[in-house]
Amino acid sequence: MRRLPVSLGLDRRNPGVSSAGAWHRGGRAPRFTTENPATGRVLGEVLGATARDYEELVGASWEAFLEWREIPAPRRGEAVRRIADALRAHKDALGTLVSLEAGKIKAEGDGEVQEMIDIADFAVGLARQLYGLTMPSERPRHRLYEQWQPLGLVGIVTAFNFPMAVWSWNAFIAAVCGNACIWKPSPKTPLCSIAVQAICNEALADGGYPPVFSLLNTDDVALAERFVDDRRIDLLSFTGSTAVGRRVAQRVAGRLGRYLLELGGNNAIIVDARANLDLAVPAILFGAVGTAGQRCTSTRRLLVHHTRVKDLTRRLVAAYGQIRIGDPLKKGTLMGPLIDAAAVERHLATIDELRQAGAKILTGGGRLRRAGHFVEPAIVMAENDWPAVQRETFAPILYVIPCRDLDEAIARQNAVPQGLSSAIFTDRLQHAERFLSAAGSDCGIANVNIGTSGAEIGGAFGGEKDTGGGREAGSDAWKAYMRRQTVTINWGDALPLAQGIDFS
Ligand code: UN1
Repeated sequence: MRRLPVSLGLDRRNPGVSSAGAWHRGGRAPRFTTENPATGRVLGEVLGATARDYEELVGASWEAFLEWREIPAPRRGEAVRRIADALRAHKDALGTLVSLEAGKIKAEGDGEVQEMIDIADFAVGLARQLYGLTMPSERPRHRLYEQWQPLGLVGIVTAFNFPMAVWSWNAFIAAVCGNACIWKPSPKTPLCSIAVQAICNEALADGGYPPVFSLLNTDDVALAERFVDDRRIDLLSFTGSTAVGRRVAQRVAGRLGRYLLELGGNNAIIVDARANLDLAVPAILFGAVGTAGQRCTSTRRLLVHHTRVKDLTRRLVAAYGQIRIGDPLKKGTLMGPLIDAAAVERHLATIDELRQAGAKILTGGGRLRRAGHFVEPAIVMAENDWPAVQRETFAPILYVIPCRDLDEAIARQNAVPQGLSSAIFTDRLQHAERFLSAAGSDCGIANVNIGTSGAEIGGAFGGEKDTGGGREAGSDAWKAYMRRQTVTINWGDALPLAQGIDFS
């Protein structure tokens, strides 16, 4: 069996050995701990990568790539199909681990695993559809077409809030495209990455495939920068804040590497004069309170037609009053904790800032007096151009902004630096179409009578402006993981030049 270089091991509770490969367990490896955000208690200690581990890992990934790229794409798809089977078998346990380490409620933890399974299934089919175009050549007896080749090594940096799924959108697509992947997860969720990595590599090894997935757990900024700067990493896919993403993009661009960015969102739902509130209220609730407001697609702003503000806020405040906050693994809990103490401080500081700006807090905004990092979700009457409203605070704070008409709502929807997800609730066709027109939403995602979060994997996922412009997951997002090669074949016995040039 081939051995996979993985740069870490776990503490005594879990030896962290993947049957698919060797887990590096060097005595001098720097350690860091991971916590359960619902209790504040340490879940485990992780051995981070050393610089030497890193070198070994990149070298071994390249070796795996050399073998993998020779395997026909549909057979690479077969390898991902085995992974999908393994993930199905472990869905419950993985969903629970997401709850334990990231604090998501169990239903959302399971949903995250389902998202991995869905993208794996998608990748299996895609493995037979890496189509290139054929063009008519202007020259006689010439054939002109394009084909797609793998890039080589794909680096994947993920955030704590989707500690498994975001890796899989990148890794499974990149894998069927013929690449090897190196994953640097958030130092807040290393156990999720270890579990996923172990399962995926075992499935690969069982099928006799090379170990194309490797894992770089580290909380060392210098090592992470080395990864970003490494010319051997052909594509760097980064999910995280706009501030960090901007620096990553500049560094990768500096070495003329490729990058793919999924950065912050500041997503709004427009509640039109003719919105069906029976649809809008549960969608807003899921978008604003789901994952405790820690999705890049979370609903942060409501742009509400002035005639609907009273009714909508009354219904929302009543609904917020019924949200059960607490242990994410307990049945019936709708909102778990924020990821850590710093996230709680940011939530509270933003609420303070809003109060000082004269905001009316309709409900929530405090912290819960219990162990773990719990806050109350807030609804705040606000103005779109306030600095707090313009930035993404990764917390359950929902801004209600009354608007005169649809044009004003669309203008405000677009008047933020970010451009990820957007939505309108309306029963009026003309308004929905206006929102979807070139003069409408400027976001990568635009929904009608659906909230801003919870996208399916079949579409390309990503956003514009400060969200970074990247697209991942479905549609033709696979093209980011391949290089396009234009091929011209002369099968005649003359050498005609293009553009009719005579060079004799
Ligand atoms: C993220 O928050 O980084 O659309 C991704 C959604 C999920 C993905 C969110 N499918 O909310």
